[in-house]
Amino acid sequence: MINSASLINVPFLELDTQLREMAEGGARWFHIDLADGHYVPNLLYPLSFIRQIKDAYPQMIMDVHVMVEGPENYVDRLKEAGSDYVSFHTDSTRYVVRTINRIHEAGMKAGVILNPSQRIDSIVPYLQFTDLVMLMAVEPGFAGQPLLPGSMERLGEIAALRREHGGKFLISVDGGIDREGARLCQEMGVDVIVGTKHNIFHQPCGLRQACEDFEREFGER
Ligand code: S6P
Ligand code: MG
Repeated sequence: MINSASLINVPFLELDTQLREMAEGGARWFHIDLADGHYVPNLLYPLSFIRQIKDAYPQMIMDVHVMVEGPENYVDRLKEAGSDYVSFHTDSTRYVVRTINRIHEAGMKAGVILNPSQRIDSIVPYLQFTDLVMLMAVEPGFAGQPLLPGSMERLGEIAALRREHGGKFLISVDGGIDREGARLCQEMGVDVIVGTKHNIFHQPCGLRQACEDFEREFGER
């Protein structure tokens, strides 16, 4: 599995050190949350944040989680900013397939995201188009939340849908997954775990070591 380290956990004044620790520890993706104050009641990151990180770490995949109304309106600027994967919430636009297509036309990978209150089978119409399905295991918008009960079962449902539909998309999970949860995710076929305080940040061993441990236990190169 891939550790997509969530930068929401990194204090701005420690960005330089902590990004390096994560990259040296083997993380391959950076998970960057964007919020517009409308889709979720929070404000997160200018696009220049992505650009600066991509310039400093061109080998890292920028896994951009877009929590905005009308994500289709931001595709070109997300591309200019250096995004690799752009994932958006299926209920944040009336035009899910058009948004996926725009992301592809701009030369990026597209992901669709399911909130805890959405039915898993609501993504069936998009499975043939999407590169990634991300399950929110917490409500979107804020760091610091515990895993919502039922999330593992929901991941299992997504994995079953992928088998049934012969889909090639990656399965990702954002929020609340600890080491034990990551083991279950691996058994279910999950591909990407967002790196949070439950698995890589705030661990007694430190950030670099926690990333190395993740790679040793779950990573594959
Ligand atoms: C939530 C956001 C998530 C969190 C991530 C880190 O809106 O999409 O990506 O940033 O789950 O959370 P934690 O558990 O480390 O506070
Ligand atoms: Mg996120």
